[in-house]
Amino acid sequence: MENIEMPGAHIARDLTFLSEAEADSLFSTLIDHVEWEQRDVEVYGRIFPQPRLTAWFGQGNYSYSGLSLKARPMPEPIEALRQQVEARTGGVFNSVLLNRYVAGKNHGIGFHADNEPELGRDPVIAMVTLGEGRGLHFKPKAHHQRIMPELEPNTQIETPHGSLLLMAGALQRNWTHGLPKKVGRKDRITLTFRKIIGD
Ligand SMILES: O=C(O)CCC(=O)C(=O)O
Repeated sequence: MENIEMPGAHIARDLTFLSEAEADSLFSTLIDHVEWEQRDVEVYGRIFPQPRLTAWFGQGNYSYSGLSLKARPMPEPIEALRQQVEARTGGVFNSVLLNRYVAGKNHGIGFHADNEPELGRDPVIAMVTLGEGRGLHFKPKAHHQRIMPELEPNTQIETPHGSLLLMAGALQRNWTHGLPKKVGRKDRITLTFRKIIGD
């Protein structure tokens, strides 16, 4: 894993985590076999469809943005990937949130921190990208920017097909991240492995 300099966070990346052939094959399997859903979320009292599709697998229940996701076992190819991710990162992951940004749709994810109580303090999240590579954007939270005024207000980290990005340390306390909405040319799938505590 290559460390990426990010003050007040720990970020590392492996650009060639999966071979081209492995990444292509997993991409098609997930497109064809996962039950993708477009869920509604409540933002400031109004209901919106999320601008992406999602799926959730894992041992624990998970809640975010007013959604409650029930535990479901990981299908075999995702379980195999989970083990590969654990071996590469030394982390422990029992759940995964899949995001799919569909080609031709204005899909993305707003700036947020993955700081739900189920993830504990300073969660370790490992994200595998398949399909369209996009820059994941990071913005320092106001308190962090105040302490370190020299920080870039918006940093991008490229996440190409087959790459693995590890997000850890105090990242979720000091930074937000998001994927600005864009009409993609190809589908993009990200598998974000997490560890749900308790339950
Ligand atoms: O899909 C991406 O590139 C970002 C995903 C993300 O931010 C998340 O699942 O928290």
